[in-house]
Amino acid sequence: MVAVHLKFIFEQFNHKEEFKIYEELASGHINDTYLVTTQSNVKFILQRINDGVFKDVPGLIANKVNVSKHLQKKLEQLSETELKRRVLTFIDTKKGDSYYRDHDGNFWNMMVYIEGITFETVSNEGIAYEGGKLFGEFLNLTSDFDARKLIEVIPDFHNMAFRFTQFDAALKEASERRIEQAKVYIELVQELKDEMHVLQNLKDTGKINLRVTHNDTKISNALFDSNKKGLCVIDTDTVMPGIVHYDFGDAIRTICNTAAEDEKNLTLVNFNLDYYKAYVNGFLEKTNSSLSSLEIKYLPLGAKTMVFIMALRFLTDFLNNDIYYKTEYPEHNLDRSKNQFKLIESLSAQFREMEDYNLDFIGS
Ligand code: GN1
Ligand code: MG
Repeated sequence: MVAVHLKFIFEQFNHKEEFKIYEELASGHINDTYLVTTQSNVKFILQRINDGVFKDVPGLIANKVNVSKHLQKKLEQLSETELKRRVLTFIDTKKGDSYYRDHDGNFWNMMVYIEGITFETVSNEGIAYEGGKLFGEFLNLTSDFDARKLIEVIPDFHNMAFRFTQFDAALKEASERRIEQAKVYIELVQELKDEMHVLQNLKDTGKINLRVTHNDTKISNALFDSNKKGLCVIDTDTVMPGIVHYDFGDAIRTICNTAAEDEKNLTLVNFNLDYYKAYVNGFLEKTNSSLSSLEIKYLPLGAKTMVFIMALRFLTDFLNNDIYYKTEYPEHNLDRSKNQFKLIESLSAQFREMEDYNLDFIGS
């Protein structure tokens, strides 16, 4: 990205600041995100939304702007400054639109930057507990949001049958070399297939309620303050109707992994049961009263299913020659997938304890 271009984009939005410098924040796999600092040291986030992945960008932006407005209303008792730390605030363009489309057709949106800390991995139970409270509270605060106002930004995003269809299609087209490299994992996918459809079936048969879910609750999407207290849920690009297990599971996937999701040394990748328990404590402290026994009972399977769906999606993208996720080297997606399969193995060895722990919350 050329600074001149970014400065120009920045100037299309409605603020009274002057551009000074920018840096790229590279942790996301899909969009391009930049931190802009102004002459008076005010900071903003400028984001180019990937319209290859997101087919209806204006719809996506409307989703997140509306969700933020809803959250702001729910928290209106807070001071203006505090509210800007607790909820993402989007800035309109000078023309009054919520996004700017540049001459190459790219979509840009802008937010107030929130000073805070994020974690790629967790190193103590306190963070897991705080993360649980934060994501639990997000579900609570959006529980009365009218889901009909939301578009499905990526249809079938967490639909297991759809992810298998994509995987099968990738397998048909993949190079022999990549199939050979991924052989063990392709077999594992088949072994886990039935179990990994259980939640989908419960959802499809209406046994588990649809609610507004975030759908990308990895721990790096939780912002903490300097005292390591949960502050704000960020990256609301994929807010859509879903089941509680998606958000619970994706958080566990990252919080309980003792290593980053692309760590190559698999001996470092293990499932931390203590962090699981801490997360459950925080999450259920906020959501317990609104969840059914069935929903609580299936949370551990939600965790396993979300790790699996990421293992499957990374593997599919590897077989597709890396067309979806940003990668840094040719085996990056395969390494991510191996990592997630190792996590499933470690999680499965402790699955009974996860279930027992959750049972204590049913009916409490
Ligand atoms: C992608 O781009 P990012 O990091 O926000 C992906 C999520 C995955 C995540 C894995 C739209 O999110 O589903 O869980 O990578 N988002 C999309 O790190 O596919
Ligand atoms: Mg995301």
